[in-house]
Amino acid sequence: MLTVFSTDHLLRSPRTELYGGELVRPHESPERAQIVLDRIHALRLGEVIAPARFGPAPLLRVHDAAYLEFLQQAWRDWVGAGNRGEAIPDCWPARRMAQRCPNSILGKLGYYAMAAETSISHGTWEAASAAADVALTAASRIKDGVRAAFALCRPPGHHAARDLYGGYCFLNNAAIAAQYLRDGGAARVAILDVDFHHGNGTQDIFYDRPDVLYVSLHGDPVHAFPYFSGYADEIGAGLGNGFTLNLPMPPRTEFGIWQDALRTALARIADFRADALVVSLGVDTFVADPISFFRLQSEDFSTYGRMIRDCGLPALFVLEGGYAVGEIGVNVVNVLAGFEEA
Ligand code: SP5
Ligand code: ZN
Repeated sequence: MLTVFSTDHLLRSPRTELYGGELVRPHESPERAQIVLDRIHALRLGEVIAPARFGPAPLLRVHDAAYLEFLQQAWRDWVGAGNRGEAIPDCWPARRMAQRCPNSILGKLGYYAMAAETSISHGTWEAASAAADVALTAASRIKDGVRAAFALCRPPGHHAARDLYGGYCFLNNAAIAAQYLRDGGAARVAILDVDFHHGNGTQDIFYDRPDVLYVSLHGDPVHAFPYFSGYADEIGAGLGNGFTLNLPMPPRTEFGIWQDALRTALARIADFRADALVVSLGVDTFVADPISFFRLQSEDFSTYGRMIRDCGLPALFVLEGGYAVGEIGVNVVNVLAGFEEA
């Protein structure tokens, strides 16, 4: 399988994550991508190429223009305002407050953040835009007719909405790729999100559309981040009614139950008759993941890679989460190699 990878992910290297009331070393770290890349080389999965640059147009198909300007400027504005730590909001437009974007950088952070764990740091925009180019480059190969490609994206994307960042995400790599495939002639694109967390951003971007199906398996938001999205009764709106499918599962869910949910997801995708599949591939479903509560074993990732293969669609795999860093390479490449098995 072809992999697209950019060393520019190294530009996203924050010092802090707000976690348990402390500022800790971030779970979403540069070594994650390096370990996945090492495993790709070790198993000779296939060629690894650098991304092309696509510019702002495909980002603007999914994200708000003022939001992109904010992301591009945020670190400079934060430092310019005299702050010494990394950029974290401390005030939000909560219920019954004005949904207006203020001028102050701290106000803007609250306006555009869906969560506070994600610090904005030096180089964040540059890394996030390179990750979007990684996803777009991989999508362009799918458009040209290859059966599968892997976008080794960092930072991840599925929590980022049209005008929201958080959950370690800034630009929604999978959504940008799905929209690019639509614009390139695919009539219907399915997104299968197997990250442990609900992809609130991806769901929101396509919520009222029947041309992009969003299906997610995730930790029940009653117990798990992002808490305010991913309930089973969220099914889409307007023309998009019935084109969102959420399959939340409780703490300690093992592979048997998870696999049943994947069968349900794949049946819905088959019924949708998609031209292409985008897989938001997070491996934070792993039993030893430090921030999640499912119990998949490394060999289960191979099994479900084969199940995804059996749907017969061209597939673009986009890296999302996975924080058991020692096993992230094995788990990610097990999915990809499972997909490629004859
Ligand atoms: C892309 C992705 O996987 N983003 C995940 C963002 C999770 N952010 C909040 C994590 C809070 C976890 N709290 C877990 C408590 C464990 N004892
Ligand atoms: Zn996740």
